[in-house]
Amino acid sequence: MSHNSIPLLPTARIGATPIRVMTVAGSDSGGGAGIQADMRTFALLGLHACVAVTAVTVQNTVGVSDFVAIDPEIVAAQMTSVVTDIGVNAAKTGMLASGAIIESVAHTADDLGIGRDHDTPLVVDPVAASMHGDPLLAAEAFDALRTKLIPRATVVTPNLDEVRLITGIEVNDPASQHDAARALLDLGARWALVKGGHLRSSQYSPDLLSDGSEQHEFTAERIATGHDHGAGDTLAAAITAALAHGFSVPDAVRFAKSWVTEGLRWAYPLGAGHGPVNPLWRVSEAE
Ligand code: PXL
Repeated sequence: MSHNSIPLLPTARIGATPIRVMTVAGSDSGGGAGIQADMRTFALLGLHACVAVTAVTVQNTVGVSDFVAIDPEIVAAQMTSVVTDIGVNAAKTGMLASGAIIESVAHTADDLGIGRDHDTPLVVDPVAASMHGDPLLAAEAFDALRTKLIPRATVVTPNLDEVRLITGIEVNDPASQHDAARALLDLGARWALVKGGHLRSSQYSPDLLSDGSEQHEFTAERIATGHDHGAGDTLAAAITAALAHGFSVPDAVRFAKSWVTEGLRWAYPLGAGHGPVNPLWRVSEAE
């Protein structure tokens, strides 16, 4: 297999303390998305990953049948415990389940020096639902997302459904995609990545990254696969990893797009439903 087009991140030195990251996210019992997707990507990119668990979902490849949210104070305590001892070079949020958890995570990140106005970047992946449409964020939580967490984001990475739920904007062409990015920046994010998803029915799925003055379009090859569970999580995790390595936000997104595209190319079938995006291509042999 040749993946020469992918700029690899520097690997960790054996025996030395690696670069560290933290994911604040939910567990996917099926191992495809959430914390499990983040951990795979972080590990394969040579990072030590710390975890603040926000929720435990009951799910397989067919759907999410239940979840329990963790006490917001325990979420905050996990963050504080790891950051004050281990220290992190970047952090990411995924499934946050409730408004109370979002508020707790936002304040704690700020206290710990994580977020757009601090040295440690924060990637906010505003997870709202599973790919099957099962809600992973309470309807009451969007206000806290808009007013507490997105304003602290170094980069926010919504898909088109999340954009609609957060901004009310229905993205269906490049102009509305720009409007959506503007609306996210107006909420206070330093950078907005509005993922194109199925915006254009061509083989390309352009994502728009903007900080209000710079605009970058990313047109990765569209991979036709039914197995893309965890693609959004993996993209945000790879952005976080690259930021932890000191990449600029545009370079981090460029790297992450190539990482997730390769993961989609090598996605594998699993169970009766949707298999996961596969970052394990890095350590696998092609047939
Ligand atoms: O892919 C979004 C996501 C994030 N986190 C958890 C999930 C999912 C999707 O199912 O289960 C825990």
